[in-house]
Amino acid sequence: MGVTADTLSSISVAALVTAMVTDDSQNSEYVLVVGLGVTGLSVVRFLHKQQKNIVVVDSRNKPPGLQELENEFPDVSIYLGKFDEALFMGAQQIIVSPGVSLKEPVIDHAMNQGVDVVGDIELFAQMISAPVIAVTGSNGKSTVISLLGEMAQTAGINAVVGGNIGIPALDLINSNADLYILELSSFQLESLHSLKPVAAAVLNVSPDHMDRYDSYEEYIEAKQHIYNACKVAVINRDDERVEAMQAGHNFVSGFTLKQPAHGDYGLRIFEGKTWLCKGGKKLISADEIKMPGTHNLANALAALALGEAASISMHDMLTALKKFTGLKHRTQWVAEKNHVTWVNDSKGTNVGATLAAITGIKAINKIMLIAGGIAKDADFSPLKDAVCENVRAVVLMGKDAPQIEQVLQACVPVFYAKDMQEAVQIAADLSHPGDTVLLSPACASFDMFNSYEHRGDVFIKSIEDLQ
Ligand code: UMA
Ligand code: ADP
Repeated sequence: MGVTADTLSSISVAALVTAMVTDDSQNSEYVLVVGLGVTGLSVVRFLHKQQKNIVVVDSRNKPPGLQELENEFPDVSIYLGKFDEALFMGAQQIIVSPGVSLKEPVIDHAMNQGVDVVGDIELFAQMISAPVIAVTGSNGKSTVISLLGEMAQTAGINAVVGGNIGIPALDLINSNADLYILELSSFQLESLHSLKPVAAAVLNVSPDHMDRYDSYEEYIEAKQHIYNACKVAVINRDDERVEAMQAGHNFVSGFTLKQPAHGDYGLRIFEGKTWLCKGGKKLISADEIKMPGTHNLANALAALALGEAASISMHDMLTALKKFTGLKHRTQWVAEKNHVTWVNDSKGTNVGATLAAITGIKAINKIMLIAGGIAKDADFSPLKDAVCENVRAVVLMGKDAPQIEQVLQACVPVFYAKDMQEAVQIAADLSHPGDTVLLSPACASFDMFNSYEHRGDVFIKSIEDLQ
């Protein structure tokens, strides 16, 4: 078609659809790709190889990837701005990016009229033959799949890691992988039907993305899809909501931070020392694990259970686990200055993650918490008890800081900062020897930063710049 974003403003959608249908040189059928982020581009690449007619829509006027699309795929049509029903109703199939809700009226209507609506992970699942480990959960996904990737590599397995962590699943397909290790978000799971993972886990659930879901139950329901056709369901025994998901599964492997039942993974104490165990058998002592925080022991246990279900050797998994130091921006140790420790947990973008950081990192004295940003309709009250018990003072910044202040002001002093540099300065001024300053915002970053990585990097730079 060769219709570009520049010319489209002057072309009506109806004319575009008519043009496609009457153009004899091409098949009149087209696949509609909704969203031109990294997912949309990966879908276009995939469909282009299959010689499909492709139309892309994005509600943004300048979506990311536009230049790339025009350069690499000049024959692909793109329509920007408000979604138009004619394009959706005329499509043979609609591939929706995870950032776009299936409840968008035009998508909902097309589905009701029988148009096939799926996401990129469904296309992936229909194509691949190698086994898949699939991981979801409110927190810990990236840590667990990255660790599993290291475990598989140590065992000499050609495994590839991707999905919500940032590399779209369809971009992994050409790699002749022996094993796919996928991080899946609730958004990606909503439109998935064909995936049959060799092992799957919902690591934990706590409220997130409440601006996208009508209820917490709806969010949990989306996550639960991951277990639908899995061989082994890896279940968090400490999370009531996840434990309830095991019903109907023949092969279940559990993990817990308590003593494990026979066949499950968990913690046991032998002569005063904590060990990660399978049933009654010691595997590795907790003090050999370099990832900080109790929540990372849960992640390690989950990875062992998932890896075992995918036949990765225990010896190789433990070798990799001993070496793995965790990912940047997740309870990451940054510095020790004037007897104060600085920890970057910028990826703490929901209440569950911040709660895990406050309770899981061991400060010699108290924690100075830096938080705030975009709340995504979160309820901050679950933070209250942990903050009252462990935190000296809170420094807040960003759009929804007042919502956090409302919950926490009764038990700790609350300070406001206009930017990260000021937040770091206030925290440095207020902290006592033995304190840990923790950036764990419980919020998304986009009001003040490009991403959580940018926010964490500015935090680290501000610490370096302290006098
Ligand atoms: N958008 C529009 N109009 C459109 C299309 C998108 O406004 O027509 C907006 C969305 O509302 C969203 C943004 O654009 O705010 C990006 O959406 P997208 O679907 O284009 O996103 P991608 O760039 O394709 O990235 C997606 C995931 N993003 C989301 O789910 C929002 C990435 O996860 C993921 O790494 C990538 O696919 C590869 O699989 C990011 C994320 O924030 C890191 N995920 C959430 C999370 O982890 O909490 C679920
Ligand atoms: P995800 O990919 O699910 O966002 P990450 O591994 O990137 O998970 O970690 C995101 C945030 O969640 C970080 O703040 C991290 O410290 C925290 N976190 C990691 N694992 C857990 C867990 N098991 N329970 C609660 N919080 C966790």
